[in-house]
Amino acid sequence: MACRGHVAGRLNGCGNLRREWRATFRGAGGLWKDYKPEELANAEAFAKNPKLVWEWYNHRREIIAKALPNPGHKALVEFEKRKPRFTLITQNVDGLHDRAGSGKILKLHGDIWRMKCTVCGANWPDRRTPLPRLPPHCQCGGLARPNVVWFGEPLADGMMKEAEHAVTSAQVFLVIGTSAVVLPAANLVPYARKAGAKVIEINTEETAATGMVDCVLRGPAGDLLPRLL
Ligand code: BJW
Ligand code: ZN
Repeated sequence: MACRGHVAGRLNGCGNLRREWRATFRGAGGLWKDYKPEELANAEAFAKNPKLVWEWYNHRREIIAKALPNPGHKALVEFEKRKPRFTLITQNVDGLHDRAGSGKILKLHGDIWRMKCTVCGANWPDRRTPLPRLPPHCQCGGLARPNVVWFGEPLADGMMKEAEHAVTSAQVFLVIGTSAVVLPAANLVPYARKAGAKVIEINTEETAATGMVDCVLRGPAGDLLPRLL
């Protein structure tokens, strides 16, 4: 907790604040019906078998719906209240930051609770679990997909610009619970350092970012973040 003194002024949180009870995207135990997440979270898999990919998302939505925000999510809500220029930049798609009460969130990789039509581009919320029919369709009759960003796809227009803008003006940049290997999100770490922010990693393990941060706090985010308040 040696970095406590740095948590002042503008503060940005980035990364996947993982629920402590479930498998992470790349961690052990992440298999569903023998598929690795990266085998299903891509446009080719969806084009080949949309029902299969939707069954996986439906399964994940059911698990997430039962999860509760942890003390780490809640601490970030408190940061937001105390620091008017706080920005939460997340790679999470699970919506737990919304449920915790965070108001200003840049969701780099989209939102598992929203649908997007592959034909007309319409985009709408749907929180039903389980979904009544798989694969879901749009009002126009087109096939719907989860409104998330898959590998090889660009982030939503302006999303990285906004994130970079927040990082540029940050005094402190917390990198929380991310392997820091997925681009362009991972680039925010060197970007923040270059812009002069103090960069603090909070993670249970060493990551690709560890070597370039100012300070490392090892442990579960749900334990450590409340202690930074
Ligand atoms: C804790 C903890 C606790 C656990 N407390 N810590 C070569 C080939 C093809 C592509 C590329 C390539 N090289 C680079 C690319 C680009 C690619 C990429 O980065 N690939 C790398 C993996 C190699 N990136 C992209 O494709 C991106 N788009 C892009 O680049 O577009 C360019 C473009 C421009 C113009 C036109 C077209 C294209 C898009 C990336 C999208 C990522 N999407 C996913 C899926 C979202 C939907 C879904 O969930 O279904 O997003 S992948 C997955 O990774 C998910 C996450 O948001 C993201 C990051 O997850 P992260 O942080 O890595 O998670 P984990 O699980 O690996 O790690 C968890 C961490 O938490 C660990 O460190 C634990 O230790 C820690 N932890 N419990 C604290 N309690
Ligand atoms: Zn449509």
